[in-house]
Amino acid sequence: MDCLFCKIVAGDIPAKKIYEDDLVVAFHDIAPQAPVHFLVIPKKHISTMNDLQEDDRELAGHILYTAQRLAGEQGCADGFRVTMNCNELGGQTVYHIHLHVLGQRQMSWPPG
Ligand code: DGP
Repeated sequence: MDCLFCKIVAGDIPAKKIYEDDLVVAFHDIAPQAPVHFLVIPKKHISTMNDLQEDDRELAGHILYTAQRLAGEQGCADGFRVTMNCNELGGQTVYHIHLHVLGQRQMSWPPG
């Protein structure tokens, strides 16, 4: 499958990984939008949030919990933002779901 993030999971494309287990990988975003900006992705290929199935509920929770735990380890326990963009209208550019975790700057609302 011609998927950039599947290639990162496989180790075929380098990434600054900060965590990996049997279900997920976390790595620094190549174009950080905050002093801390990393992505948590499932190893399993899921194109968009619309493609999540009932069987993926535990995986989705694991992605969220991993994001919280790593945010703390990355010095963001006081506050951070998580974002998952869905489809072009939602601003998604890489079609393998990923949770953005951004921290160590003041966030504003609404996002662009
Ligand atoms: P989104 O627009 O939500 O689909 O976010 C995709 C993110 O992926 C974007 O913030 C940049 C990041 N990204 C794209 N290509 C690479 C890459 O090759 N390596 C890493 N580490 N991040 C990438």
